[in-house]
Amino acid sequence: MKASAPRRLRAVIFDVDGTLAETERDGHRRAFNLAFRDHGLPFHWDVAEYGRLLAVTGGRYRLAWYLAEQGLSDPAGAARVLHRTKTVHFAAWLRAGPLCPRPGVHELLTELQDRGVSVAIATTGRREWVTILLKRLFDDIVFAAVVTGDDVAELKPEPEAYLRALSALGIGARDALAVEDSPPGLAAATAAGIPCLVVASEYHRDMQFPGAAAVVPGYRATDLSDVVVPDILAGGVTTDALRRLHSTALLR
Ligand code: XBP
Ligand code: MG
Repeated sequence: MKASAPRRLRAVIFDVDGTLAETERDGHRRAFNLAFRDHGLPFHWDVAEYGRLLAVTGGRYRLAWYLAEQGLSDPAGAARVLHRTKTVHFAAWLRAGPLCPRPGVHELLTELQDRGVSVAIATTGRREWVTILLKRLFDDIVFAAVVTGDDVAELKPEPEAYLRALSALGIGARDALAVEDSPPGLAAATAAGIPCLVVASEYHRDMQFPGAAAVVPGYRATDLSDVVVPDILAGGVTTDALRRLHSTALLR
């Protein structure tokens, strides 16, 4: 019986927050706090509190959950108003703030593109700011598909964003690899049937990532020198490493 030909890695689908850039602590969290201030609310999310709230994906839902916890009468309605203000502040931070890609990720995107592997986006974040971030940080990268929180009915950990990315790319789950930073993101990729590399971000560094194809703290070989990683990744997260990770993950 002819063994089926190994599936080629045709696309790598990247998450945004925490994966392409560390945006949560000094970007999103600050924007939420500015929105509370602008609307005269006595709330302030410190670094630890925001880490707790990150378990709720989607900024508007995170607000609604927190406002309900605070006992507000119409948490969903208040969250809609606050989230609009927050998004304006976050977009302004993206345009003028100290934003930079996670070390090594721009080089990886460029190499993937040069080596004929499509790159795409699947994020919970709103399209209004995702567009600004991608243009500011990765204007030289052609993303074959960009799926945002505006394009789905169900946010991560539901798989819809990844399923829509696969459909837009015209490929199957086993032709792709996902790159994520958080447990909800890993869960979404896994539920879509896509093998997932976790490049854990600062808020999620000490968390468990069951089912991940591999978990690393960063993209560069120097980020991996004092941690135990699969031999495949010892030289850093490169196109060759992702191709080998993809083919071994499919054997599971
Ligand atoms: C992380 C999220 C987002 C951001 C806030 O998204 O959960 O909700 O925390 O952005 P990603 P919004 O999938 O990119 O990691 O306020 O626009 O939701
Ligand atoms: Mg993320």
